[in-house]
Amino acid sequence: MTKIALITGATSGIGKATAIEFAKNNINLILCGRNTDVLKKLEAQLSKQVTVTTLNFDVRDKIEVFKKIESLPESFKNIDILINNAGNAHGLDPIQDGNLEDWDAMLDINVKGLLYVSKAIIPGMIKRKSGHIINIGSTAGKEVYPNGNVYCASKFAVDALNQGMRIDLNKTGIKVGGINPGLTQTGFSKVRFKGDEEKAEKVYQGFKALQPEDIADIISFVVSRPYHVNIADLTVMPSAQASSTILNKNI
Ligand code: 8X3
Repeated sequence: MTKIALITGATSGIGKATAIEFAKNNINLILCGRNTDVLKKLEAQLSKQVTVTTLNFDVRDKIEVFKKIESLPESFKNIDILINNAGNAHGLDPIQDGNLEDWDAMLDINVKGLLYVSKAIIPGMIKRKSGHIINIGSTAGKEVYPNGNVYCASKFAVDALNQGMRIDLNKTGIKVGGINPGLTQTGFSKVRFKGDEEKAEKVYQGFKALQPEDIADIISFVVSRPYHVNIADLTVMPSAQASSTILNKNI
């Protein structure tokens, strides 16, 4: 039977690439994001391949999260796959110079937003005794790097929640796995550096960074494993990268 996937942060980067890849693989889509225009454009594009609907909400707004997910038409209610992708970095400052709004944004979106969306979807999965949750973490959730402090903490939290969800949901038939990308060329650094394109581009210069499609391809592989196979925790880096702090720009 055709599966249904809900993707948060579907309007750009890894989320958008995953939506495109899922559509190719005949997975129906619930695309979630904050930008209605982009959501609608993507819906129009992917509706040629699969059935698509969109939900416009900010994962920080818990009331909206529950209201919008609750409002899904019957035909979209049985969500098979949840891709907890929405997340970003805000700032790259030493802890003593950190900006409180940046800290709030990262913890509210990357951690609490992931929790709200999961909480809204898990009960239905439990009822159906099936489901697959994929949490998009980061290499920053495996190893802290200078000035990464709160962003890294938010991604360590995603890693902890990925493990915690897997343990608690193990008896329910729901599979839970995390994918932790390293340097991936998306709008990530532009957001981190608050629109400073030059600074953002420099992050990916001198080596071949991961592309959002590389991660989407891996997500597609992960969700297509048979039920008894759960890819629990996967870290992916560009070949030029060896750790959060070691990058060989000559590759
Ligand atoms: C993205 C990877 O190294 O830019 O989460 O923080 S990194």
